[in-house]
Amino acid sequence: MATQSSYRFSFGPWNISEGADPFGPEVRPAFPHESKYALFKPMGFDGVQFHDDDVVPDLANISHAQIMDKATKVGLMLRNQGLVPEFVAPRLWFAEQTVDGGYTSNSASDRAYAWERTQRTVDIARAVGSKAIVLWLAREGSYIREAKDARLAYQRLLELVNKVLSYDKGIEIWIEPKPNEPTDLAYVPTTGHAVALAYASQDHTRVKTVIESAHAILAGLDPSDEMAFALSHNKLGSVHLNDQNGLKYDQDKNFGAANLRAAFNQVLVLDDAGYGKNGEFVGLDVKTFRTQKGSPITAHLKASRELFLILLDKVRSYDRKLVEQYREARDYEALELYTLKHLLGAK
Ligand code: 3MF
Ligand code: MG
Repeated sequence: MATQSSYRFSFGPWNISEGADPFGPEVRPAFPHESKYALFKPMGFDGVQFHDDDVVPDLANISHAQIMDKATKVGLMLRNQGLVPEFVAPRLWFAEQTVDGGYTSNSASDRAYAWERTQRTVDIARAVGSKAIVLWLAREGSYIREAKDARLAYQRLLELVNKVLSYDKGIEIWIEPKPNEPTDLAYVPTTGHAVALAYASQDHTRVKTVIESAHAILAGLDPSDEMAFALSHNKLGSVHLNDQNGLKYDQDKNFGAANLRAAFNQVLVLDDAGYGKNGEFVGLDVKTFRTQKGSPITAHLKASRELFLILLDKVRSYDRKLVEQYREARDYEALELYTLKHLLGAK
């Protein structure tokens, strides 16, 4: 039996999907968005991650008053089901105005669109009852370095962060770094970049990060070290736990599925830091296999949550005295063997 903990878990509606990828058709029928909310609680999830148009579909074609009305209703529906909206993120990568990025586009009208949409996202977050927006800077980057003035792009990103902080004096901005995909060279590829942007802003206490395991791996970094870095600066707004098998397309595998030991180290860093005690969620960003039959598929969400809790048991039964002895003796061979045996349950 896994440890019962007070951790709260979240995922986003996009984690239950039709299974399409760029090289094939949808393999599962669409499962209505509104029916997804009922799946959260029975699986042990309390938090919902949102994009702006997950909360308010068709937001481009309705008035601001209608957007606010819909967001308020969704907030009420969530509260009635005992669910919490963790964050709302502007989906800045499907509009024709953001093909070459929004905040960092060379086009002034594209940048204006991105800013408008970000203000709406803050409004939606407020109306639905969330204190944070997430900026995953999907298309802010380039395919060839000569395409944009990178220094100017970073200045524009800082300007944007400051504009959001002024627009709403209470909202938090959580930046989700990712080094590539869909762009080749993404701006803000690592936690370090996000934290630097936070400190450069006019109110750094409201600018944090979301660290996704796979994004760190794609940057060639260890996810638990990225988390430790953010935690040491009190800047871990949330996590998107998942896994990634090397430097390939963004896989969003189940947490622990590619590298159990790295997953153990993420849980270790989080639990040791008391992550979650200030209401932070253990967020997942996982996808089931394209080949998986059925609809809706939720097995990957259940599996990743269960894996987290099993690893939490491993973290809490990890013999810290022994670890300390091995560290003092600088006997990392012994430390490694003990750690692997502990994970395998071997004597
Ligand atoms: C892409 C992601 C995104 C973000 C989401 C919320 C679609 O690799 O991880 O998922 O998590 O946009 O910010
Ligand atoms: Mg993510």
